[in-house]
Formats: sequence, structure tokens, C-alpha cells
Amino acid sequence: MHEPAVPHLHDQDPEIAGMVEDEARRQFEKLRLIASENYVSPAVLEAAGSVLTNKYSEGYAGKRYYEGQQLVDPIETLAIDRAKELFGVEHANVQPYSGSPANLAVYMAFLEPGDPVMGLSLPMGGHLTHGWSVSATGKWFRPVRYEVRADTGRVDMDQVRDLALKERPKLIWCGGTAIPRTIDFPVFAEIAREAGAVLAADIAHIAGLIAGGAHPSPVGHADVISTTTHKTLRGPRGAMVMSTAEHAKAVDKAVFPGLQGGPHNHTTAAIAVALKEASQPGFATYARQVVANAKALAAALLDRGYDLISGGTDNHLILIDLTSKGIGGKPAAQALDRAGIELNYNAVPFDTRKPFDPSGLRVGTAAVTTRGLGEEHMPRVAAWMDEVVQAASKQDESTVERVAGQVRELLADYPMPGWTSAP
Ligand code: DSN
Repeated sequence: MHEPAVPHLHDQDPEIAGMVEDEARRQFEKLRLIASENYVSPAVLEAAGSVLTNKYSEGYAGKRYYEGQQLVDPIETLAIDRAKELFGVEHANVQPYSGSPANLAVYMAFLEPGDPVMGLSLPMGGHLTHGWSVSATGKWFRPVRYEVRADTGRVDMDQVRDLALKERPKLIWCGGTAIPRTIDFPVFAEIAREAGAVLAADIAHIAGLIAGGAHPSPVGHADVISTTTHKTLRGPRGAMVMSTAEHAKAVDKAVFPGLQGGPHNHTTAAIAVALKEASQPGFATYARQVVANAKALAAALLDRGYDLISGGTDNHLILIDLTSKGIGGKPAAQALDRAGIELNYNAVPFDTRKPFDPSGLRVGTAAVTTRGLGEEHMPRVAAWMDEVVQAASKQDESTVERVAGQVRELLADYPMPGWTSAP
């Protein structure tokens, strides 16, 4: 059952309580391989579910538009100080509601509508808010898109330089949602300097790896850094924008009053808790294990004949191209979900299929590493994935059901924060 227990929810609204309990069980029984998800600690859950949700606090510490900020001010200040200390930045804003609002704040701080902005194309691993056509950022700014190289699957840095010098974007994004390789922040910074652009690093996926020393940091290279707090960083659903002192005022003005109203104080407190957790020595061990698990899983998938974009991974994320397996990403992901292996279908670079049924699968190891799985489990995970992908092509539901049982059996021995088996 859910931990901490939710007795008042059961009394007040059994319908919702039942679904919350079922979701806790679902998360306990599933091998959760969605690259942007994790399990937060019970302490983060408690902070996120606290009475801080009752409070309005538009403004910043010491300059609010509502009274009664005696505790919210020090909570937000602590979250900011912890972010600055953990990432080694001069300024942090912890108020963005999530990743897309954080990125919009970056636009608001540095650009005027219609300005050119450069980012990795969405189907190549970028993010919607890096100027993709259906996003406000692609409609209200002039997007310039770089890609990955067809031969290496890695960001084409020659193209980044050529496009930046030709199109002179005012801001260049590095980072994205499906990048399995290390981001070369120093080279991006050099190109941004040559082009006279602001460099923005979106580290949402890798923030926890950076905090734990398992991926190089953009600090000292990027002018501004945005991140969500709930992926590898293992905090609540929220976000931060960090910058040099020079840009502090512009960033703060963009978040509030530029884009948002009152900050979600319960989230701010939970971010503060997560940042404290991420500063403990055990978190560096966790971050390294996330990467080791991804590398072990990638190696086991390669052994089974899977094509991986870029041929492997440097971080928590693997992008599989299923073209040679004769099945689309969507039916494969759906069969894997029925088999207790939760991931998402994803476009691969130069995909010939449609975004709603693309050729790829995206896999991440942040959540299973929190559960305590190690490199020794990854060949088993790859074998299950392979069995289910093959079964899906043959409509073989009995294999799918067998694997679901085996997954449940394995995970029963690995505790989940937020769940207790005790009645
Ligand atoms: N939706 C996130 C992801 O899954 O990567 C990015 O916004």
C-alpha cells in the first residue's frame, strides 16, 4: 500500500484513494524504464504533500505580495542556496512550475518575439520548447534546427557551428530529451561565443548525473541552465533556472511576474529536500550506478542484435531503432507495458515513420537504479525485452504474460520508496 498511508483520502474519497493505491502497486510491480521518471524519497513525498500547498507567495523572499511568508521565505532561500551549492552556480530560481515554463522563462529573459533561436530538432532528440513548430517557441520565435549525424547518431557539431555563424541565433539550446551521449558544453560555448549567442543548457535529463559527478557540468560554459527536478535528480515535479549573477535579475523577472503567479511552495520545499539528498555522498554512487546500468543494458541489447542510436550510451538513456526487428515502436512499447516493462515509443533520427507510431523505443535506468537493480540484472532485462518484442510480432500473449510474472517476482525483493507491502 501507499507509504505514507492515506487514511483521510480513503475516508473522504475512496474512488481517488483506490486509484492512488493501485498506482503505487503498479509502480511497485513494473520495471520502470521511462528515461524521464524516477521514484522520489518518502521525505520528498511528505514535503510535496504538506500544508505549504495552502500558501500564496507571489514575489521573492523579502519582496512578496502577500503577508504570512515567515516560513515560506526561509524555505525558498534554503532551496536556492542548496541549488547554488550543489551545481556551483551564482544564481538559482526554484519557482518554475515545470520544464516547459522554465524554458519559456529563458526565452523571456533573453529574447524578443521573432528572434532566431537554435536547438536540436525534436525528432533528433531535442525538446518541444527548443523551437519545434507546434510549440509556442517555434511559433513566436524563428527556429533554426541542428541535427545528429546520420553515420554516428551524435550531434553534428560542424553543422551547429555552420548554422550558428550563418543564422546568428540570439540563443542556442544544448540538451534535449533523447540524447544518449555526453553533451560537449565547452564546444557549444565556443560556438555561441563566435556567433554572439547566449548559450542555454537544458539539463533536465542529466541534472542528477551532473550533481553526482557522472556527467560534465555546463557551469562555466552556459550562460543559463534550465532543468526539471524530477528526472535523474529524483525530486518532485518542478524545475529551476540557474545562471551567472549577471543574468539573475532577468531570469527572476521572467519567471515572476513575466510568466507565472504564485510559486508552488510545497514543491519548493520538496525541491529543497531533494537537493539535500543529492548532495549526500550516496547520491554520487547512485548517479554512477545509473550510468553503469545503462551501459550494461546497452551492451546486452547490442548482443541481442538491437540497433542503438550512436551505438550505445554515456548516460542514463538508450535509444533503440527497431527497424531491423520489423515492428514499430508503439506496438512494441504496448506489449512491453503489458509485460511489466514500462518505457515509451520514440522517434529515432531520420525516422521514416510517423511521430505517433515511430521506429524507436527510449529506455532509461534512473528509476530501476533507485529500486536497487544493478548491472548484474541488465542482461535479464534485455532478454525479457527481446522476448517480448519478438512475441509482439507474433501476437504471442502467453510470453507477454509469463514475462510480466517474472518481472513482478524479481521486483518483489526490491523496496520502492512510497510503497509498503505491510498491511
Ligand atoms: N517529457 C519529458 C521527457 O519525457 O523527456 C521531456 O519534457
